[in-house]
Amino acid sequence: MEFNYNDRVLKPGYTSCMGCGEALAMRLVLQACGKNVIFTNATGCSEIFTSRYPTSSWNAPWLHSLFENSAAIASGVYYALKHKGLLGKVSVVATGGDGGTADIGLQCLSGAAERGDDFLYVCWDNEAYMNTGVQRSGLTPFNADTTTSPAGKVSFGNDRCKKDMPQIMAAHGIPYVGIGSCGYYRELGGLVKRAMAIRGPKYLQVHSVCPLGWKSDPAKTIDMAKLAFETCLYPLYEIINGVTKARRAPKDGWKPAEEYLKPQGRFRHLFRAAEGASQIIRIQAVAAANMRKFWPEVAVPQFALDAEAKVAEMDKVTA
Ligand SMILES: Cc1ncc(C[n+]2csc(CCOP(=O)(O)OP(=O)(O)O)c2C)c(N)n1
Ligand code: SF4
Ligand SMILES: [Mg+2]
Repeated sequence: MEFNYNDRVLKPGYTSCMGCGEALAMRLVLQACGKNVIFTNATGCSEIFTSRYPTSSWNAPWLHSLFENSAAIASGVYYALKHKGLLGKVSVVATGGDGGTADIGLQCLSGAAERGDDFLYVCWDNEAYMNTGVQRSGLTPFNADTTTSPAGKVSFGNDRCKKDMPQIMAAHGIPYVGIGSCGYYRELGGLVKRAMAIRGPKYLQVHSVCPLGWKSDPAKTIDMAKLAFETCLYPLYEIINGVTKARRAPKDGWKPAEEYLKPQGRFRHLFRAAEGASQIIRIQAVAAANMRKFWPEVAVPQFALDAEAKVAEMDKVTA
């Protein structure tokens, strides 16, 4: 039987890097959005690798916005559909990278959420500005080495914790917030379908491994994404009408943060310098807090409790 490529929202031929988690996530998320959807797409890898002039992989109405205004364009399309009486017949899905979403595009997105504009916003979270050469974003994790937060003699890399975008979006009181991962690609369709069934503003953030920026093995993209969840450094959950439901915890228990950090070049410096060990403990303590917050019924493992105790000791204010 021949597969009809015209059924795909994203046709083959896009030019992402080998092992790109963003491309995998995009293909599945866009497909799950269903028919009669108008997409808006902020500048970033997702736009660049799908629309190399003079070709395009998009097999659906697609508007390329600026870096900062994918949500504003989606709002405009939503109001145009409303004016033409097409709401309910045509849907709107806005997309953008973590930089375009959590940094420069946050105001447009926040405004749309506040107004109650009816569209799904999807953030491809590869944790830096990858398209322009791996600069730090508000969603870059603590201690990651990027070109604008370089690890070296005076720094362990990014000295800020990842901005909690899902909770920021939830604070707008919107009816749907979801966090997915390219590692659990079979679950992405379900997240999208649950979101699309709800009217109003929806936010979905998808953890998208970037082998280029993370300096990880392109053949291990799925493993890396799974480890992010299994170490609880990237909690996966949904908030539907204010009710938080976490993905089931790993059946063999949470894994130590090191298992996720070690295979990635962006954290390599933590394993080289002796002082790096104390930084890994801090990262482990972040994971411990996530475990307690989203899986209160699951016992926090001893290695995570130990890390929390050591951080408390390190940060003790001495008179
Ligand atoms: C106002 C403005 N500033 C900077 C840029 C350059 N620029 C284009 S894409 C990009 C980074 C995109 O990062 P992200 O949104 O995380 O997407 P990714 O490429 O990582 O998927 C930057 C800085 C721009 N296009 N417009
Ligand atoms: S730089 Fe990263 S996100 Fe961009 S196409 Fe390559 S692997 Fe994908
Ligand atoms: Mg990015």
